[in-house]
Amino acid sequence: MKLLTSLAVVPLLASAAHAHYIFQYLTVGGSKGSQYQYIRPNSNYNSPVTKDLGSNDLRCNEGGATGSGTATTTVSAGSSVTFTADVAVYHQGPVAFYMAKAPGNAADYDGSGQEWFKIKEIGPTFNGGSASWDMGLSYSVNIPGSVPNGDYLLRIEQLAIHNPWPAGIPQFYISCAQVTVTGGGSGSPSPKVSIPGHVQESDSGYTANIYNQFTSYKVPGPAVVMARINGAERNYGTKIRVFAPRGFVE
Ligand SMILES: [Cu+2]
Repeated sequence: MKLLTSLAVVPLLASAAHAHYIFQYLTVGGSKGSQYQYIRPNSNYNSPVTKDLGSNDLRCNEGGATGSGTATTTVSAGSSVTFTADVAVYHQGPVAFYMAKAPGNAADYDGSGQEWFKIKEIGPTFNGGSASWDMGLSYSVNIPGSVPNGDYLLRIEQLAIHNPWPAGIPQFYISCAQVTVTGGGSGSPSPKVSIPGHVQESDSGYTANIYNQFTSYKVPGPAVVMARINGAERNYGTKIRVFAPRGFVE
């Protein structure tokens, strides 16, 4: 009995020694979902993904390829949603949000295909030779106003670059939520990328050394989406209001 107790305690202590952060909660319309209600659970405890950049686990974390046990929540295009972690982010690095439209139900989608587009990125702020990062418990993003209705995977990626490549290895902290967008538009987001494949080992945002001559930074991955609306490239996240003879067209 004593032996069993000791064995059971070991993994608990091991994880407590380096308690990482995992995004586990999604807030929609001001209502915070329960733990993993709308976010696919991962199977690697609180470890980041540090595999090669060709790993499918970069989509929705280890164990996140299916969403059969995850609920899909409805979000209004243009509204704000928030990811919240169990522990506040404490490794320096950028945050990015991506969406990918599911061919059917979000729960059935594994995130394959060249379907991912970036809707927001958060880099460092440089001030007087030092950089500061937005490190917190929660991160919010607006669902683009012109995104078409339907089911999507909504993905957050915090890339910890405190152990600079190639001596160290950057760490991906990833979670995917399942959402049904309503009240959307008819935009066609671009560019779209595949995950894996969205980040290369040669990307400056992947190789950056935050401890040496760190004066600028480009968040890895594609550009934040733009949409062609009324003949002009606009930020896809912006709801465009154009005065037309019969009223406003968005
Ligand atoms: Cu760590």
